[in-house]
Amino acid sequence: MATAAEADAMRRAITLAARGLGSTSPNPVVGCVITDASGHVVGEGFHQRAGGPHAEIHALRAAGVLARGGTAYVTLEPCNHTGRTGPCAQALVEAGVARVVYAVADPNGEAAGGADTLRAAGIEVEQGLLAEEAAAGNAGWLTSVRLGRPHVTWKYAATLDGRVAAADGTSRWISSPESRADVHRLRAEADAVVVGSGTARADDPHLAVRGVAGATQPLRVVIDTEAVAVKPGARVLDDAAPTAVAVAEDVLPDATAHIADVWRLPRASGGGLDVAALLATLHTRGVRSVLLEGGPTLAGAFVAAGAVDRVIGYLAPVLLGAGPAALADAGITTITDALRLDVTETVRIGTDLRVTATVPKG
Ligand code: AOF
Ligand code: ZN
Repeated sequence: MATAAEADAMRRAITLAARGLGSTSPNPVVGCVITDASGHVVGEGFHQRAGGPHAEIHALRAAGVLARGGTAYVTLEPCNHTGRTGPCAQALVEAGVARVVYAVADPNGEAAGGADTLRAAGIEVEQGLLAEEAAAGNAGWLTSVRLGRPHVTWKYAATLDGRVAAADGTSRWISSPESRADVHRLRAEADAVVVGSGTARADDPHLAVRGVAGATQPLRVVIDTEAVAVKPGARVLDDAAPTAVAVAEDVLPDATAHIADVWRLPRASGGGLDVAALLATLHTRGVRSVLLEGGPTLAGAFVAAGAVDRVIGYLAPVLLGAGPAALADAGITTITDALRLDVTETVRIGTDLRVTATVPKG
C-alpha cells in the first residue's frame, strides 16, 4: 500500500503532466516528481514539447545532487531508448536514485523496457500507483498507441431539453460566457478542433484559442464534404492557427483553390466523408487528441463509427421545446442499442452544468 505522501507525489506528477496537454503530441504528457530520502520534494518536471527533454530529465536537473538516494515518481514508465533524446532509465541510474515509482507501463514497444533497466541497476521499481488517473490524463496518447487513431472528445452546448438551436435556426447564446471560456481551455488541450460544414456555414467560426495564457493553437479542421462551406475569406482561414479542410475526393479542384491545406478523402456509404479515413489522416499528421465541436450530423457520424471516446455537454438552464437535438442520427434505432456512458464529472460552470462522460472501451 502506498502512503499518503507517495500518493501526493504521484498526484502532483499527474498535475504537472497535464500542463503539457496540447503541446507534446505526437508524444505523451508525462510528469515527474523527485523526493529525497526523507520524502521532501527536491525536483519536479514535465514534458513540454515533442523533441524536448522528457519529464524525468527536467526533474533530475532541478534536483541536482539531491536526487541521490531519493525516489522518482513518474506518470509513465521511464523510456529505455535513444529517440530524439537519451534514455531516461539510464539518466535515473546515473543520478543515483534509489527507487522509481511509475503509474502506467509504456505501451510503446520502441521505448519500453525502462523498468527492467532500472531493476538491473539495483533500483527498486514499483508500477501502478494512481495508474487509472495517470492513464485518464494521458488518454490522447494512450488511445492513439492502442487504436492507431486520435482520442475524440465530442463537446456540445445544449438547452436542458437537449436542443442546440431554436426552430428558426438561431442559437446564440445558449451557454453562459463562463462555459464558452471553458471551451477555449478544451481547445488549448486538444491537438485538433473539428467541425462540420453545417457549423462552418451557419456560424463562420474562428475555432482558434482565445484567452488561455501560453496556449498552443490546435489544428483547425473543417469537414466540408462538398466543398461549399469554407468560402474565401472564411474566418477559419486566417493565420491565427493552422487549418485543414477535408473534402470528398471527387470534388472539383477549382472548388478548393483558395484553401492551402486540403485533404481529399473517400466518402462513406451515406455520402458523407469516411470517419475512419479522416481519423487516419489526423493520426498521420501527429494529432493524438481531437475536440469535435459540431454539429449534430457530424457528431452522429462519429458516434455511429464508434469514434467518440469522451463526451462533454454544457447544459444550460434553458428550454426551447423545438429545434435540432445535440446529436443527430447515430444509427441507433432501439433502446437496447443505446450508447451508455460513464459519468466521470459534473460541475457548475457559470449558470450551466458541465457533464463529462466517457464511452466504455469495447
Ligand atoms: C516523452 N516525454 O517525458 C517521456 C516519454 O521521441 P522521444 O525520444 O522524445 O521519445 C518519445 C517516447 O519516449 C514516447 O513515445 C514514450 O514512449 C517515451 N517516454 N516520452 O515524450 C516523456 N517519459
Ligand atoms: Zn524518457
